[in-house]
Amino acid sequence: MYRVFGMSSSGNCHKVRLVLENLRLAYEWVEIDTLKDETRTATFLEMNPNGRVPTLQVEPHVYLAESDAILYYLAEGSRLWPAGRLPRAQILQWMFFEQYSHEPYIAVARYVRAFLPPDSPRRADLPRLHERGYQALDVMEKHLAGRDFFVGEAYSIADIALFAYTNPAADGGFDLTRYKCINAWLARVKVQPGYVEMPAPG
Ligand SMILES: N[C@@H](CCC(=O)N[C@@H](CS)C(=O)NCC(=O)O)C(=O)O
Repeated sequence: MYRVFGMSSSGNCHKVRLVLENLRLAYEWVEIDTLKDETRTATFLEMNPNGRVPTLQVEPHVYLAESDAILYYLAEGSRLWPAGRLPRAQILQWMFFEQYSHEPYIAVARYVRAFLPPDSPRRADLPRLHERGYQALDVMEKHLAGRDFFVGEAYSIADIALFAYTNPAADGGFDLTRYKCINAWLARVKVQPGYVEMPAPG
């Protein structure tokens, strides 16, 4: 059975849960509180020297880090990772986009607003995070016009990777009301098999 070391209110960790639930894979969830530095203990660093969740135990003493790599590992051989060289490369394209152009702004704005104290000096970063986060949302909105899902008209790990922090973007101060196509896509993701809500921070 898989064992996930994760924080339930983290979008990166919630991605892993969405794949496991969608594919009905058996797993045990070990809750890790990153705010209490539980990712920085000697025991945790043995599993993931980068000190981050999610970390997946795939078999005794074998661990996998980085949410999108975990998504690929779990989805291999399933409908969430369809056949074909180009569709697979397109899925990876959106997952790299998520990690470089989306998550660093939309997830980090949520972290600053919803997890740090109201007087945190990191609030000064919010205008820049919002500017870059809205750029990512604009790219998604344009791509989704006339499409149901990100790649090949089927739900895939590209959708799961992008859903995780787009759905709770309001926690980071983003207003999604003008994004008609994104809102329709969020609703489509929420009716996929095994969909579960991510708990609110705190
Ligand atoms: N690129 C990584 C990012 C993982 C990450 O930043 N995880 C955060 C929680 S969302 C974490 O573990 N923070 C704890 C820390 O930095 O000590 C992924 O996609 O898994």
